[in-house]
Amino acid sequence: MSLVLHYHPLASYCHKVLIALHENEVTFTPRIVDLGDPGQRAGFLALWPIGKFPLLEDTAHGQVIPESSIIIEYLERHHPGKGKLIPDDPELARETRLRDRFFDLYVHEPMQKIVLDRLRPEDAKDPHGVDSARKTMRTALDMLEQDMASRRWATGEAFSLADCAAAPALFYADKVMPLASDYPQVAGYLGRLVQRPSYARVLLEAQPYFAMFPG
Ligand SMILES: N[C@@H](CCC(=O)N[C@@H](CS)C(=O)NCC(=O)O)C(=O)O
Repeated sequence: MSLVLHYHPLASYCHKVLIALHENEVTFTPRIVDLGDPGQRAGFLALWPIGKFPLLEDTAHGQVIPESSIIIEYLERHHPGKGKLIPDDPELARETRLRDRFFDLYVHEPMQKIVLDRLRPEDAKDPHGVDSARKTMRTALDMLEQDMASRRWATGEAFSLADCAAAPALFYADKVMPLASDYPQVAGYLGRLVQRPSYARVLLEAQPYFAMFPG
């Protein structure tokens, strides 16, 4: 098996890639990395000094691929499955990539900022940064609430890269800013995402680790 995924079952960006792998039934070797373990951390940093996962290794082709969106692009090209996570049509592909960026930059990153601040010691909190993250997330959710009134998935009827990005971003956003009352359409979309078999499987595998989630 030439594909090795370095990841952690609780890590939101890892969820994004796991969804893509499961959607297309791609066979891979899962390798859980405990970044708190000095040996495992050193081994991981040797592969990708930035030190963030997910990281895909394609041992048959000597490739190490970081960054969740780039990993999914790589999988689409070299290990395609039954579904198309990035449409062939260039305009639809651009829309899909834009929405992928939208979820990563304006929902996922602010969500991470809020969660990670909870792990900081009292004297190192960043209330201004958290406030700004909440504002960014609210703007994005306001936009999304309108879009999802008429859509099943992020770009319409087909499940795509953008939905892989949306699922963990919204799953954890809901933990720091509960969606149901202010964003019923987004909450409905999240409901569809967690029921999608690919994401349901990821969440089941993450279950034993949820106690580690701060707050
Ligand atoms: N832009 C990256 C973000 C990856 C990322 O933030 N990963 C987090 C886990 S969800 C991580 O590795 N955190 C560990 C750390 O920063 O030490 C991607 O899309 O893959």
